Amino acid sequence: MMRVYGCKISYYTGKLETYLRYRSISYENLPTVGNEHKLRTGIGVVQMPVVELDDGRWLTDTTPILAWLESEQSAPSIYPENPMLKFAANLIEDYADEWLWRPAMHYRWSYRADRNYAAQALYDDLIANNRSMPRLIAIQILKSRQFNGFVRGDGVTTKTREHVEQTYLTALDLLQAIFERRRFVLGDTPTNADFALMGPMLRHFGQDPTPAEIMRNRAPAVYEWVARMWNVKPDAKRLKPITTIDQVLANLLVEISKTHLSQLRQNAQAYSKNLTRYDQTIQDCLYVQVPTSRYRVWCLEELQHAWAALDDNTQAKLRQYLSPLEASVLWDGNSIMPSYYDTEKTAPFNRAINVFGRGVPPHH
Ligand SMILES: N[C@@H](CCC(=O)N[C@@H](CS)C(=O)NCC(=O)O)C(=O)O
Repeated sequence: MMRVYGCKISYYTGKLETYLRYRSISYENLPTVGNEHKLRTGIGVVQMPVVELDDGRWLTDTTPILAWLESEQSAPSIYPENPMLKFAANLIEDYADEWLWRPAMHYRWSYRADRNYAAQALYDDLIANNRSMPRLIAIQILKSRQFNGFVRGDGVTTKTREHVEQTYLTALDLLQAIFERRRFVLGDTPTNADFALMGPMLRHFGQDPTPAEIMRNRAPAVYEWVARMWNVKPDAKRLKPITTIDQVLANLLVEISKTHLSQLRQNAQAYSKNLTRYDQTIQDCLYVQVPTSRYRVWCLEELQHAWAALDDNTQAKLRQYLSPLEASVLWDGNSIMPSYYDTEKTAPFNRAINVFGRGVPPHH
């Protein structure tokens, strides 16, 4: 029995829970609030999720958590065997983790119905039994912390709002086209690309009233896939992955290059210049003074290492499917200062850091 500290509407906790259900690993949900001291001592950060094992070990960050749990399995892996598809799956995982986060927070905290629902859910889950604070005040604090930190503090303004929403709509359209052809992103069995996409798609876009309504109307195959993922178990009869990158997958990889890989490069350049905030331009949309993330420099390093491990032939094939201008950061990232994060390579058991500041992006 593992203990999962998080909450029931959390992005990354949803990703982890989907995986734990798939592997029939039993777990207990516990709140982060009230357990902050334990979490900081155990793993170094308060974030969702943090996992505590029965033997006293602590883990965090869903990408290395899933990788470690898979390494303990004898069953067929969630990582594709084909090196080209394996890299594509890792890239989709990082896009789901680190790019779709901004629209997910925007829809949740910018729209009234969504923020009322989310603040009430966070209050019930985290605060009601752990803090003696009047309900209305706690709810007001939650709304302004999340909106000022993760929406306004992450560059979402009247000028960028349309692009933020377009990024969600584009993800829906690209995934709809994939799920009209097959059950999962890379074939008829789920991979880490599917588990990661459940982060934004399950507890945010599929559940918050405004983006859920959009998903049902615009991308019903994505809505169906969310439920399918929640219910999927390993099935030895269904193990046929796709063997090459087809047009619908290539379209997704181009979008990822132009959004997430561009973001990773600009973030790493800002980090190299010691900036805590920087202006980010994605698809001609200017995001003014977004927070720099050391954690995301490490995400880029992980992708660069995975790229470097591919043979020449696979790299050449993959390049055809990525947008070269932005994707070149994968093979040409020399001017970037190292993150020096997890240098001992013990993630998910390492001393962790938050994605931003001490949890929320620092004040302007
Ligand atoms: N990279 C981590 C990220 C975990 C994370 O950033 N969780 C967010 C929200 S679900 C969080 O706890 N943020 C800190 C806060 O809100 O104080 C993962 O993959 O699990």
